[in-house]
Amino acid sequence: MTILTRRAALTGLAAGAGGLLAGCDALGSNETFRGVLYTADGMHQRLQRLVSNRDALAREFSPEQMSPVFRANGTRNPNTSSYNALAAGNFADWRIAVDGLVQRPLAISMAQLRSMPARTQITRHDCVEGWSAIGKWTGPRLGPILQLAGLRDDARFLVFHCADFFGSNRYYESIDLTDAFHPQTILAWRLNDQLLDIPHGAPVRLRVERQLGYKHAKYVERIEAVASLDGIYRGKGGYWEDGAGYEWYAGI
Ligand SMILES: Nc1nc2c(c(=O)[nH]1)N[C@H]1C(S)=C(S)[C@@H](COP(=O)(O)O)O[C@H]1N2
Ligand SMILES: [Mo]
Repeated sequence: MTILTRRAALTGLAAGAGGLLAGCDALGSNETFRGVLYTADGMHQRLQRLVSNRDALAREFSPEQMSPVFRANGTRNPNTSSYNALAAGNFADWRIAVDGLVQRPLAISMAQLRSMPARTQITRHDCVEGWSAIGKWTGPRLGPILQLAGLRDDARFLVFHCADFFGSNRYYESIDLTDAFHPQTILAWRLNDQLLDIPHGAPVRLRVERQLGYKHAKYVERIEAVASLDGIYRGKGGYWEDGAGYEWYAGI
């Protein structure tokens, strides 16, 4: 991964973080950690990362702990004419575009997505509106898909464009490379051993397990790699961030 090598050469950052980094040799030898360390946007994020270890896994649960009902929230059906047409065809013609600052733009069909090596994880979803649910999610990790597309050196964020309008604006969300390459960040197409249904984001939604519920974009039709969130809608990185002042970084 040339992107990581080039950034790893930016040793000025390592010198700046001094003793903290020296104590992190084991983490520094991990490619993913090193890659995100040198691309993080500003000292604040780098320090937060060193202190809180954003590579740590979210807790996973056993099947007996799964919620009997996983509530649906926000959009329960995008209900646009194009979405309805795709749903009528069982999403056979759905494509997930991976574009923006990538070397090889992709248009992934659901058949392709479902044939990729997948991860299954039973995790707890926490919504800021005050409810939680434990569910079992299956789908390929986002990291290898981004490697397939080949992120360009200037890519720092991934923007998830959704098929639904919530109110009058389209729903969207964004994450940084740390979360994009986190082992539990997946494009889920299965929930509780069933094909993902429409209320929960069919045919594919993001699971980004170290963050709160609103970051988990449903109905994902495009993943755009960008250098900055400026100029994307109102520039705050997400539907709720733009409209209601929610934090862009909703780490848990
Ligand atoms: N596209 C889209 N994604 C979305 C939302 C939405 O309205 N539209 N709501 C968010 C919120 S606030 C939560 S809590 C979860 C709800 O996921 P669920 O419907 O599977 O419970 O999806 C998130 N992702
Ligand atoms: Mo939520």
